[in-house]
Amino acid sequence: MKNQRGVALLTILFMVVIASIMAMGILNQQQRMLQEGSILLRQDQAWIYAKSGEYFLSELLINDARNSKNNDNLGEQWAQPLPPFPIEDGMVTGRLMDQSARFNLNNLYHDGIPDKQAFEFFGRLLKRVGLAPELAQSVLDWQDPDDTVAGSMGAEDSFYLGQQPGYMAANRPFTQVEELRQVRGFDQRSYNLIAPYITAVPYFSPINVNTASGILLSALSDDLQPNQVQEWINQRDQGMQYLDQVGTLWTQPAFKIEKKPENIDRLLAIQSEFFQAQIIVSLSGRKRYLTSNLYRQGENVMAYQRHQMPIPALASSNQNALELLQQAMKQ
Ligand SMILES: [Ca+2]
Ligand SMILES: [Ca+2]
Repeated sequence: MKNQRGVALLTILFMVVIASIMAMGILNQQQRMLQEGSILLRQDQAWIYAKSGEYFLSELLINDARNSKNNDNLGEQWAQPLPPFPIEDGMVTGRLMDQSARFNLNNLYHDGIPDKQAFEFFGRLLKRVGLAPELAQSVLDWQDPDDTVAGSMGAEDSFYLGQQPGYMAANRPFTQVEELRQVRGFDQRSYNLIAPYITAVPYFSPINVNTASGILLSALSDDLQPNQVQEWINQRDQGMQYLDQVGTLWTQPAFKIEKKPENIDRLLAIQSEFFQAQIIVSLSGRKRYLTSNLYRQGENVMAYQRHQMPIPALASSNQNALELLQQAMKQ
């Protein structure tokens, strides 16, 4: 009898212990789910804030298209960085970088043919930053669809397959400038030298003379003096004196040369079509990044590429280009 009662009591005790262990398990699981849920919720929230930032910056561009479509310059509202916008437990900040202030690598080959003027311009730009102008050949080969090398510094599949490990030429337009590091003749050092002046956008994209840097514009001709061009850029940005037509550039003292390269004006513009929105969301002590590549056509703005990698400290287009060059050389 006593034994039986003892067994029954033990059984009950055992059941209680099992029940409470199970209950604890369920509770833990619930807590974990709640926790995971709040992380997801926070991520969702950060993403919504980031997209709101992109939307806001796109609105600035649409607004600019409505009010000042014939000219884009650094004095306009879209070019000013957003002051940090407070949100619950954090803030959103962002800016628009003008991609038309840079040389588009994909200008070298577009509409089914290589672009001679763009090719020569890029060669001069490479020279301005201290690199071999012949590197333009391997950059052209990387994106042209054929397998014919463009010169002694050109490179197609046979060159890349001989690397360790081997790979192949893209033979299509650059999707991002970082791709350049895979191209023959470019290592981290040479990439760093040219990176502040280049972009990779999907269409032929002329350089906006109202936002471009001194180094970039001094690549229009070997006869230009980079210091004088930079002086003109400084005056342009300080005095907010912007050009209403491309042709006016050649009447500026810094650009008066005996012979300007043939058909060079088609590489230039006074407006911008490509922008990059860079947005940082700080929420509950965590940072979330969004980079959106925007294409503006008329009064429409389209985000054609987005990524969420940390945003590198990109050189602003109106920073003294010579200073930037010196910094890059030191690296
Ligand atoms: Ca404008
Ligand atoms: Ca090719």
